[in-house]
Amino acid sequence: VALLLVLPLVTASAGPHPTRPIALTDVLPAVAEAAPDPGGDFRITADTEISATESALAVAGQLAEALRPATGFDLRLVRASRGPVIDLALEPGHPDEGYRLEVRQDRVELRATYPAGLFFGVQTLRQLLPPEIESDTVQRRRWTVPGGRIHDRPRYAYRGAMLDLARHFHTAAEVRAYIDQISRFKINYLHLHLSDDQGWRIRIDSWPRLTEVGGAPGTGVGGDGGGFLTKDDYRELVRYAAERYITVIPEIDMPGHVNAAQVAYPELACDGVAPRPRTDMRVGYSSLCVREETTYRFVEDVIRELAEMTPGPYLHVGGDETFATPHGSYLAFQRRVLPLVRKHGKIPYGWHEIGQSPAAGDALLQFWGRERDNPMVNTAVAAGAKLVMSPANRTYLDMKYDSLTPGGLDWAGAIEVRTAYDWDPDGLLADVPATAILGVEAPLWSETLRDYADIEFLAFPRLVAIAELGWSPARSHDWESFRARLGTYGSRWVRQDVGFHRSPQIRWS
Ligand code: TNX
Repeated sequence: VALLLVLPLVTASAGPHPTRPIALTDVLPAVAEAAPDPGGDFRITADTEISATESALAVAGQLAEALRPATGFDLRLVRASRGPVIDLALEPGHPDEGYRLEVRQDRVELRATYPAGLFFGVQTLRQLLPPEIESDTVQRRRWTVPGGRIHDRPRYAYRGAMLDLARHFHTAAEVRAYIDQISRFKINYLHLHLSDDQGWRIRIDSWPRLTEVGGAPGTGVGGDGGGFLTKDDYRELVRYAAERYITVIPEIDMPGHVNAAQVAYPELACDGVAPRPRTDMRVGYSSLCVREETTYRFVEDVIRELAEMTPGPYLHVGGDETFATPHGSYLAFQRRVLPLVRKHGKIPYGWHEIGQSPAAGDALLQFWGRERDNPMVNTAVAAGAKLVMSPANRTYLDMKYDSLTPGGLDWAGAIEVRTAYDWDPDGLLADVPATAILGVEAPLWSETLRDYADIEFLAFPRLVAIAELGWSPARSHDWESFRARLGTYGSRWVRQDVGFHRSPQIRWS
């Protein structure tokens, strides 16, 4: 009798913490609908199989791979199974990117109309397993998935993250690590800021000095680092992201933020004189020469080469903080450049200032302001433009959490987790209808980001707040719920060695 009593106690205390069972709703970002079934828990064992139809095979393989390190199980991929199974298949009738996940005692069923939905469903399933699943070494414990049914779908079609490779270059391997992390939270666009006053970070064959000079060592802020992506690096990133259902958007910032290009090619400046290289953090002092034809040859070559290696629909042409470009010149520039983007098969995308141009048409505008009313945005939206919401005082991941945060900037104010979470993308701009909002994006500018640890510290957990605003239904928006789910997610990051900010607003477990 004594032995029988002792055994369950031993099992219950296995692992570093006494574990509370995971609920079907313990997911980041919050799922749209969940109906728990306490009798339907499913247990993954070495005998579990993963079955998938041809079109679901790739995601099924990703699931098997995700489960392998911590469970030690080499789960078999099969076409059909009679035993305990996690079954993945496509079927019509689900919203784009949406999925249904049903967990019963004898099987788990994941269904979506497109593979992207299956992939997002897999991200949910991973979070329904105990946090030890994140370990890269075998953990001895029970792998139980809580029973019930989830119907999930995104609120917005666009859920983005931006990484600035210009102020401090980050290697392709670091970008891949970031892709791994953001894909957990159903982010589906990665915007790469590839050029700025300090450096030029993407190879352009027809203008080779851009990276030879602008990507040289010492071109980071403060004379740090430097470097650039080769075309192969870039193509490989596009592929790596696509495997995680993330679309890469390249940005070349113009007509401002071009000092590095002019150091490499002085003919891009109106006086034809190369400016001195700049590695300080000031903005708004450089401009392409709007009246020179050379400028448009340059711009079209860059757009063409970028478009050629970018399968996604958008090409971002910057357009922000052009204090060195007179207003009339700015409009003249955009009248030439925005059509060039369309000519090369892409939808023009820019910071919201491009909304001043009648040529913006149905372009995508990234709103980074803090105001509730912006006349240039209103006009552009009335003419058919769509908006991605990146208000600096909510979504800028490079802002400090509080005055004590090491690194980060503070011009848009300190942003603690609740500030990043507690706003509504549809309701921010007074005169913009909800139908014009395509989604949200969390930009991470890199003036103060010297290494990958700096990226993790500023991005997490705030990126998750923006991911939830982008994915979860407005009616589920609830700080207490978000805060509780984030608190339990912390132990997953610990196991993944992600150096996140232990915000005092969250009870981390
Ligand atoms: C503003 S907002 C910028 C960037 C800086 C950032 C720093 C916007 C479109 N441009 O040039 O890196 O602030 O937070």
